[in-house]
Amino acid sequence: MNSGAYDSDNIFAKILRGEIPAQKVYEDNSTLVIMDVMPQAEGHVLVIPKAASRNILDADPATLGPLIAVVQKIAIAAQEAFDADGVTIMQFNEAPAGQSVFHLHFHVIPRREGVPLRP
Ligand code: DGP
Repeated sequence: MNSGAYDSDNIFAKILRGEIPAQKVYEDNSTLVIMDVMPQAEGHVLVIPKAASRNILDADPATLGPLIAVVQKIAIAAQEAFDADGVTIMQFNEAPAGQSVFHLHFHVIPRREGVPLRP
């Protein structure tokens, strides 16, 4: 199945445009990091490129280098801030794979020993 076109009405595009609020934890020229409104564990954040792409399948490769560098930076900071035992990084592409917001993003989730993710 081919992925659909980018739809600029998605919720992260609205957050990036400042049309709806979000709890921002980091921002630079190319990337925004916000708290997830449905956290699967304490400290669950979303790393979102400002450049428009539906998911990683249609992303400009030039977007991905700076983006993954921020993912790493946030994962290290989250591990320290939440005294975590590890960090889960997740990224979904298209609805059958679990994507529900169609603007590229990475989940960064601090993990504690013996604590499963909330569904
Ligand atoms: P997914 O597309 O399945 O990778 O997950 C999208 C995530 O976005 C999900 O964990 C919930 C979160 N989310 C959905 N709507 C909003 C919103 O309006 N604000 C924030 N901060 N997060 C949202």
